[in-house]
Amino acid sequence: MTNASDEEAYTRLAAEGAAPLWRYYGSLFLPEPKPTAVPIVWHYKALREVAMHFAESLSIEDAARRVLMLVNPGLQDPPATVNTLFSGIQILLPGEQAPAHRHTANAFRFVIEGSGVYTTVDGERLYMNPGDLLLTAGWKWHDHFHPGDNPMLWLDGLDYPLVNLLEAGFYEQGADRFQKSVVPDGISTRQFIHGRLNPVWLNSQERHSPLGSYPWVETERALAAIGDDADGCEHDGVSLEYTNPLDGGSVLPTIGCRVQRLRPGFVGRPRRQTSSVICHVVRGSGSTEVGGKTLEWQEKDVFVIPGWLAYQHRNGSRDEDAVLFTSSNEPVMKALNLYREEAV
Ligand code: 1HN
Repeated sequence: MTNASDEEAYTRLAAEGAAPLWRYYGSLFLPEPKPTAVPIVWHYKALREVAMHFAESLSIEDAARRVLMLVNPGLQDPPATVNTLFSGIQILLPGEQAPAHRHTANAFRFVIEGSGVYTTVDGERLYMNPGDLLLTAGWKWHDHFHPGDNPMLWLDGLDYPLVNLLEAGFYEQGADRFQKSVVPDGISTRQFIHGRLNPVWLNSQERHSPLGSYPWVETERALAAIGDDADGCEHDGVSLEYTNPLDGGSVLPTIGCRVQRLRPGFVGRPRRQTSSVICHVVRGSGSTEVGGKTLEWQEKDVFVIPGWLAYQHRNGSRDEDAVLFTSSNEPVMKALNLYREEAV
């Protein structure tokens, strides 16, 4: 190759299945992260109508899970809501059963409306009511049954975009369509209900919370106990993290969940962080500026804050609280020493 031109050398390099680093610096090493996901809101009112349509036209036998995927325009293949996380809205009608399966992806559900459904997670029945957070850590069997009498809708959250990127996805359908109840209903939640009195006979070394559910009554009680007596976080309001009571860590190894109360008239101080966040509006209305775009949100809507975009929350009401339920990949960023944040 001594007398060859550079052009010939580049062609030869490509033919050998290699590449010149000096031509890639600009795209491989950015001065700072540039998210592929875009800031966007999904409006619940419209999605609920579509969910109701498919609840009538598509049987649960055909769908298995009737989920409307919240696909970020920047992340269509594979479909994701933010870089490592997926969220969707699931509907189950009275009398329906979503059959048992398990996957290595971790999942949670946050109940939007209705009651009566129980999800069975590794043989434990967990009843679902509005505002409850339910966990299905990776590889646990889960099926959902609706013995009640009104449609039920909830927000699903999964880390499959990350699990698939890591090529660690396994999936299995249950040999039996539905699991038998093998422990008392809701026992995992009840035995940890106080939050600081842990059962000493349970010392799971698992990397996820031992609780199957975090009932809304407890969440509401925690917010009410604080009331207006503490300032809260200047960026995120009165922001409480759902924790693993055994180690104080996140509820799932790859997903952290919080509830955030933005007081009437709250205007957050802008900031950015490398983690990406999916926000669901439990109640109230307002707006969040994300990367220079203003996202207007109403009760039950979902919006996203992709990593490293500056965001600023505003409660649009002078009289009413706005309450958000948020899920993020902060535990992944922290575990890998990639978490950074700054006020902007
Ligand atoms: C899943 O298994 C459920 O079990 C919900 O309810 C949403 C989205 C993608 C892949 C699997 C469920 C899902 C999902």
